[in-house]
Amino acid sequence: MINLTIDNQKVAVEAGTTILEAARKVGVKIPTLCYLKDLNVIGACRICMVEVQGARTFIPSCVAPVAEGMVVRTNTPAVIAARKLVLELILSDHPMECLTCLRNQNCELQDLAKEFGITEVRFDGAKTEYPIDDSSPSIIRDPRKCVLCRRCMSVCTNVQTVQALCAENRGFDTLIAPAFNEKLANMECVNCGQCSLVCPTGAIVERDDTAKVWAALADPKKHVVVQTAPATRVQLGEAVGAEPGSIFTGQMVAGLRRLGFDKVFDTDFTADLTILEEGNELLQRVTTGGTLPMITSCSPGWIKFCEHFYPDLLAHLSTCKSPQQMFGALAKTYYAKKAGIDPADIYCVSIMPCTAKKYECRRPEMNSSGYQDVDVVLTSRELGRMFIQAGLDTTNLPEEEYDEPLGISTGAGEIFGASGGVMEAALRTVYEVVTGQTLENIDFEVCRGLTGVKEATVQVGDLSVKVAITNGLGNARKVLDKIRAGEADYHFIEVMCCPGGCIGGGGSPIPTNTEIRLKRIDATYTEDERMVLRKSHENPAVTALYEEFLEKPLGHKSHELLHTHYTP
Ligand code: HC1
Repeated sequence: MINLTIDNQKVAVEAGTTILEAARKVGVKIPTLCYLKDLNVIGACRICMVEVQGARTFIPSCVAPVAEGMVVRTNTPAVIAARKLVLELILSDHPMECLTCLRNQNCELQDLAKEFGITEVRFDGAKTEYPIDDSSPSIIRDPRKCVLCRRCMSVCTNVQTVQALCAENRGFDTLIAPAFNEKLANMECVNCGQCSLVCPTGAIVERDDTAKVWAALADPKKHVVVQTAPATRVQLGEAVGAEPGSIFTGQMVAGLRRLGFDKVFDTDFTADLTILEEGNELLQRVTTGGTLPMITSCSPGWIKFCEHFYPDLLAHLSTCKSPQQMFGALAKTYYAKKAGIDPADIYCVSIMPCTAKKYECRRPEMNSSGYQDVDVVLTSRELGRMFIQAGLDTTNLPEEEYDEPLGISTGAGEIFGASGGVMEAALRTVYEVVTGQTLENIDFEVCRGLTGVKEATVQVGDLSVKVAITNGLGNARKVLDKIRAGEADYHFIEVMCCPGGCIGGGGSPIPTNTEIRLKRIDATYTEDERMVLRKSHENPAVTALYEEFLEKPLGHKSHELLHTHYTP
């Protein structure tokens, strides 16, 4: 152990601990801006500097390791004055549009300015003039608000291995952008939005589509239906001020009705449907010598990643559309017919934890109803803002139920939101369909958790089904490279684009970190346990859908509406 003193407190920590982490252990808060634990530890912004006895300059505590006998002061007048100076210099090149910024009151720079009592900026110098990039359907980049912390680059390069962002130029002209300042829409950016999740300011934000939804709700000719993704119910509380891990299913449904949606439906319903289609597709591939391993296809950032980086593996993707898109196609066909509504009048809104879903709904093949199947996608953050704009006291709303029939679901649909959930849901169904026996223990613990690559072998009748589960594209890459090398003998692989699965999607409430992801995962499985039905094939509304409309899994209508294919 290393012994040191921080603000007159004796501290003993492991060798290799940084001064910042050592200080946190004894409750001393050192402010940070560029730092993000385990992701971005580069000492760039200098907000975290401290005095170390004997050192000639201030030391950036986030990168400096502790040393035996070190004497650290974190809050001397000189340190505080230096931090204020750094902040003023950052603010001197900031547009100061806080009141009109999407990140107003959820901005780390704004918090620091308040904490340090900055009431004026003494330096009236040059301003960064790079233009806003609004080319992406998912993400808006405003380099004027960038503090050059490089968190977005770190997550894009090191976690997602996409490398859509890099640092251009030097000094004051530094720009964090796609290479050659190309538009994001022209890049291999997969729209995952993880950059927007880690950006400390409003330099990278989700495209705000709330105005389109307000307009649709105000249009008396439109029948506005909404679907809510599995993960949204364990996120929405945070977006309106509740603690992470809060379950807001019933309040979210009630809030959506108060906003004026004509029907409040659930993506969990089509998650259940996906299991029937995808489970049967897997069995068909196994029994007829189809392409294996089969890989899940519900995460649109992952699909785009595969198209850019592994086009040779596209045949491995399940042909199932995502539950979001299956829902849109059914809303404008099955539901329209059942409710006697002209599909041209149906406006289909999705609430998703995901920025890539905004891109997915615009893909040209996603119009099998004859219209754009899903008209607009809002992230959990955007719905939180709508609830707040509407003056709803969401926390105290009475819990309400989803509408029928597209709002009926099972616990299996619910767990789609956590990494491993799609696999667990599939196993619950495939086991019973293949063996004809009741699965005694439906909790496949081996599928759960944040581990980047999980593997398991599950006995299903005579077949030992070998599965893999990945979350975060860097982890997907490891498994894909194994397939390419001919070293993967899996039958089925679940890939989720974002770390932790959709509960950590790029449209999630900010902050999202490991601790918060774990709380959302816990809440997800609590919801699953609370459900009366927990296996997709037991969903009575899905059974009725087949009887009344689709006929059978992988049937003609299913192929028309629920499946697609990807070409290099
Ligand atoms: Fe997801 Fe999915 S689980 S992709 O993470 O398959 O976004 O929540 O809605 O479509 O169901 C996201 C979540 C979501 C789809 C489902």
